[in-house]
Parts: sequence; structure tokens; C-alpha cells
Amino acid sequence: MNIGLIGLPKSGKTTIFNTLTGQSAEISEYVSQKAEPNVAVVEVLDERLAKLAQMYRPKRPIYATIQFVDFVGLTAGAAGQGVFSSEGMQMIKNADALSIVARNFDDEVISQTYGDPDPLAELDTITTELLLADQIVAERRLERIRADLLRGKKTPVLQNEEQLVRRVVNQLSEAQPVRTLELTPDDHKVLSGFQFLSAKPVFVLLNSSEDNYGDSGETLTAIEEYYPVVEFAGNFEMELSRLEDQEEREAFMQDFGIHASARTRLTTFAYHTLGYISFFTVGPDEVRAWTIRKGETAVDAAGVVHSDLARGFIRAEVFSYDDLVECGSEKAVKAAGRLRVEGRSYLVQDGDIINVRFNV
Ligand SMILES: Nc1nc2c(ncn2[C@@H]2O[C@H](COP(=O)(O)OP(=O)(O)OP(=O)(O)O)[C@@H](O)[C@H]2O)c(=O)[nH]1
Ligand SMILES: [Mg+2]
Repeated sequence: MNIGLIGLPKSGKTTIFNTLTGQSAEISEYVSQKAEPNVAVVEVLDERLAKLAQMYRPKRPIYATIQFVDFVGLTAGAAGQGVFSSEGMQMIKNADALSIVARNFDDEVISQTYGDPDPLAELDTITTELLLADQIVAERRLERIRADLLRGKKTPVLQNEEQLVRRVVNQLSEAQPVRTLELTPDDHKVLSGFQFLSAKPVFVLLNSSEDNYGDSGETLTAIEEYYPVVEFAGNFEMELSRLEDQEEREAFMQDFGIHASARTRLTTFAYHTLGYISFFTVGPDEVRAWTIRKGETAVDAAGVVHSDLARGFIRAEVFSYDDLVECGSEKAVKAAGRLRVEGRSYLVQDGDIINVRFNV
């Protein structure tokens, strides 16, 4: 899973990135020139994994990870080119989900160039930009399909696609994102090739200052009408994440009124709002947590572990973490008849422990 940090210039994307890693990727008030991604691989803390490690005693437990990508040069330099650079657009396309960082802090230098902070206006600009990019893609495709249909290529597949893309075009022309269209799994398959930006799950990160953190209730409520939102004090939390001394760090956090580190808050929030769930693989060598999205199947889960497992999928042996804890051991789970054999299309549940039988 990778989440792209996007936003208008100087909203604090790299600062947020740094809070996640404790790293110091370059931040500045001034325009950055190069175009390259900063990538942070962040472990998703999960108490269940520690418990599983106690039971199976593997060499090491491996936590699930989420990648956060901060793209240097995301935004276009010159006026009239749209908000995002073409490399930036590509990065957005490649992301599984998006986190829009909105500026909610005062900075004289930044305000001179980009105006006073106005998070709602920033969100509006970005939302429009993403919808517009999708609209261009959808309308072009619709024209092509119609030309083909006129030329006599009236296959059911093409006619079906025409209907579907027409729905997308209508949706976008009403300024509604593709993500809120009701789609069948087959529709999803047809549309996935288009990589529509507004089809991606999104949440907003309101980047406040040390001074106004906690005072933006109205703004948060307004944003919540459209997007899930979480507030950060980017700069302050970046400093915190660099403190070596854990006790000192926790004392600062308590004073400031934040209950967990930026990293923990952000991964937890991302999990909840993006519909991510965890499943586990267990054994004496390795106990490991993996991430997939709610609604994904046993064969999807197999593919997350290894493409061979998906290709040669025969069946999945599944039991739940809760049953394991209740029964006390895998053996007892089996004896209680709580180990299930599931097929490819089984919908994976959070906390499933899965063993894939496969043959390649
Ligand atoms: N006061 C305050 N300043 C911040 C905060 N977050 C970022 N800044 C400042 O805003 C400036 C831009 O921050 P960056 O993190 O580089 O912003 P960015 O969105 O990555 O910028 P570009 O990648 O150039 O678009 C820096 O000078 C930061 O110190 C914050 O929470 N509070
Ligand atoms: Mg940056």
C-alpha cells in the first residue's frame, strides 16, 4: 500500500513526511527544483502481532508496512500549467491512496507568495484539479468508443464500456468523484485501467501550527463534509520525532495534548479511513502481518504475500486471531473445528490467520 502526500506548494508535505520517519528530507520556504520521490516505509504497530510472536516464537515478527510517498516537485512551477507537474501527476496516479496536506499555519515568507493560509480553498483547488484530469481521460475514451461503435465494432464489451464511461463522465461533470459511483466488481475491473485519480481513497491532513493546533474546529467540521480529516502540528511534531529521549518526547506530547506519535496517529487513521485491514501468516520462521483492503479476497491476500501463491492458489486454511487466543493454540483451534477451508473468493476478515495451499 502506498499513500501519496499531495497538496499545494508549501503546505508542509515534506515536513509531515519527516515526522513519519524522523528523517530530514529537505524542507524550505522556497521553490524546489528537482523531481524525485521521498519514500518512507512505516511499520503499522499491531499488538496482535506481538502476541502471535509469543505463541509461535519465530526468529522475528514482521509488521505490516505502509509506504508514504512525498514527491519533490509535485507542483508545477509556472503559472497556467495547472497545479501539478506532469511527473507529479504520474506519482498521484501510482498511489493507492492520497493524503491531501492543507496549510493551516502562518508563515510570512510563504504568505507573500502563496497568500494567507486557507485550507478550504486549497482543498477546493485540488479537488477540482483531480476531477478535471479524470474528466479529460474519460471524455477522450468516450469519444474513441463512440467512433469505434460508429465504425461498426458493436461488441457487447464495447457497448458495456460505453455505458460505464458515460456514467463516469456524467458523474465528473456534476463535480462528483469517481469513488462515490456505485460499481460492480466487473465495473471496477473495466475502470481500473484508467487509473482515475478521483477513484482513489482520500483523507485530509490539516497541517496546523504550534499556536493554533486544536483551535480549528469549524474548519475541521467543514472539511469533514467531504473528506475524513486529521489535524497535525507538522513542524512541532517533526521536532518531536527527532528527540532521542523517549521520556522527554512523551512529556512534550502530553503538554501539547497529543496522545500518540504522528506516526502512530497517521497510520491508525489511514487504516481506518482507507478501509485497510490486516491478516497474518504464522509459523516457526516468521510471524507476519500484511495489509489489504476490506472487500478483498483470499486470492488477493495470497497475491500480497507472493504472486506465485495467487497464481497457483488451491485453497486457503483460515482461522481467526480471536479464536486462536480463545482456544490457546492452533491445535486447539483445529480440535474445536474452527479452522476453515476457504476458496478463492472468500472475503478476508481483519485478524484472519491464513495459510495458502498452492501449486505452481
Ligand atoms: N509554522 C509552521 N511552519 C510549517 C509547518 N509545516 C511546514 N512549515 C514550514 O513551511 C515550509 C514548507 O514546508 P515543506 O514541508 O517544505 O512544504 P512542502 O509542502 O513539502 O513544500 P513543497 O514540496 O516545496 O511544495 C517550511 O519552511 C516549513 O518549516 C507547520 O506545521 N508550522
Ligand atoms: Mg516538499
